[in-house]
Amino acid sequence: MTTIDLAGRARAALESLGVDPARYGSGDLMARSPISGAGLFGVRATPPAEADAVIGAAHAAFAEWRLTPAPVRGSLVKRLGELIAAHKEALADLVTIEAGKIRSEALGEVQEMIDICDLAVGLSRQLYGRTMPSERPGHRLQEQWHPLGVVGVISAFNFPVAVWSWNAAVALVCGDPVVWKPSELTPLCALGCDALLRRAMAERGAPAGLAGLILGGREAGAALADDPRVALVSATGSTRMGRDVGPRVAARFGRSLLELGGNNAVIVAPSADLDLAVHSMVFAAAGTAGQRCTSQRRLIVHESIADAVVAKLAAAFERLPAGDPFADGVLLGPLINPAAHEAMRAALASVADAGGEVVCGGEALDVGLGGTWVRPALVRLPRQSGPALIETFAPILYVLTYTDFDEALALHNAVPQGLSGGIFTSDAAEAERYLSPAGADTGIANVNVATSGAEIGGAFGGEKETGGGRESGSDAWKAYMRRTTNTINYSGTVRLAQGVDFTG
Ligand code: UN1
Repeated sequence: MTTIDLAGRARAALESLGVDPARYGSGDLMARSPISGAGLFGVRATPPAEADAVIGAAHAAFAEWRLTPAPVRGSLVKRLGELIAAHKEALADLVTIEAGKIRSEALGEVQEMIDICDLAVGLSRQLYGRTMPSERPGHRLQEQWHPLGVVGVISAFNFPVAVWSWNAAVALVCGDPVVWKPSELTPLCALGCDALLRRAMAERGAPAGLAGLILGGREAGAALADDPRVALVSATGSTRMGRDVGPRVAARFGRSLLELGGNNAVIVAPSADLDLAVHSMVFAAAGTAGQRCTSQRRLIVHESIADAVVAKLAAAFERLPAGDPFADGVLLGPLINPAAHEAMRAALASVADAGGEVVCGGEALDVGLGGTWVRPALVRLPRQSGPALIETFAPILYVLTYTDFDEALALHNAVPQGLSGGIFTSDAAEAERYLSPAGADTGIANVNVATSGAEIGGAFGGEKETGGGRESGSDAWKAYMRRTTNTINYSGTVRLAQGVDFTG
C-alpha cells in the first residue's frame, strides 16, 4: 500500500495556521483521514465544564460586541478573510486530509470562505431597517435590526470549513458571538479556522470570548441546543440530527436555523443540450463522492432520451479518475468511512425489491491508499419508491423516466426533502413553469445548472425535511438579528392608532 504522510502534512498545516500545539497531538478525539482510513493523532475534546465556560464567555462578550459599530465589526471579518486567503493552501490541505476532497474542491471550499467574508464586510454597512409612513400626524415608524446574541453553529464533515464561515462571518458583523461545534470527524479543520479567527480578533482588539470552539460528539451539540444563553442554533447535517436539535431549541423558545438532508433531482427535457446536462450532472452526482447535501440523487429524464442519457452518464461514471485526492487529475476521492459504503450497499441491495436495476457502479475501488473508494452507481427505477425516497450520503443516482411535463414536476417534488433541484431544457415555457409557484418546491431551483455548487450570494437552504433555514447571502443575515419596530411621537399630543379615542 502506498503511504502518504498524512499526519505530517496535517501537523505542518496546523503549524502554519498557528494552532496552539497544546490542542492536538494527544487526546480522546481521534483525528482521522478517509484517505488512509487510519487515525492521525488525538485531539483534546472539550470537557462539559469547559464547554459551559466557552458559552459563558461568548455570552459575556456579547455585551461589548453588540455595541461595537457594525462597520468596525466588519473590519474584523475583513481581516479574517485576508488571513484565510493567505492560508488558503494550508486550510485546503486540512479539508483534503479530513474530508477527502479533491484538491480543486478543497480550494473551492476555502474560496467560499473568502467570498462570504467579502459579502459580510459589505453587509456590515448595509444592515438596513425601513422607515414606514405612520398613520398618525407627528409620528414616525421605523424598524431597526439589533444583534441577537450568541450563535451556536453545528456543522457537518462534508463542508468542514465553509459552513462555519457562512455562519461566523455573517453573525460577527451582525454583532453576535459564535460558538462552534464542528463534526467530530473534522476537528483539525475546526482548529485551523479557530486559530485564524483568534489571530484576527487579537489584531483588531475584539473581546476574547467572541469565538468559541467545542470539540466533541453529539452531547456537545445537545449542550448548545439546550443552553438558553445561545440565542440561535444554526445546524447543518442530517434530518435525524435536525429532529433532535430543532425541538430542543424550540422547547426553550430559542431560534434555530436548520439546513438538513436533501434528495435533489434534475429534470432533463427532450430539448436539453445533453452534453451540457451530462457534464453538469456528473459533477452534481459524483463530485465530493456524492457527499454534499446538494448532491444530485435523482434524475427525471424524458423517456425519449432516457437510454442515451443513461449511456452517457454510465460512460462518464466509469471513466472518473479515482485516487489520491491531492493528485492532479483525480476527480473521485474517498467516502468518509466504511460505514458510508455500508449504507450505499444497503441502498443498492434494496433496488431489486423496488423493481429496479443497478446499471453500473457501487463496487469498492482499491486505489492502494487504505481508505474507502467506490465507483458511483447509476440505478434505473420503474417508479419513485424505496431507496429513492431517502438520502444516502454516497454517490448513487436514481434514474426515473417521464412522459409529460406535469409528471416530471410531480416526481421532482414527491420526496420528503426540499433542498435543491434543476432542469435542463431549451424550452422557455418549461423553464418558467419549473420556476413558477407550481414548479420546484425546493429552496434552490436552477435552469441548465444541476443541483450542487451554489454561490454564496444567494440564500442557501431548503424546505420540508430540509428544515426551512437560509444561510449565506441575500437577506439570510436577518436570521442572525432581532428586529424592533419603533414608533416615535413628536407631536406633543396623545394620538392613538386605528382612530381610538380614550379621552373619556
Ligand atoms: C453542503 O453540502 O452542506 O452548493 C453545502 C454547494 C456548496 C455548499 C454545499 N456551495 O454544493
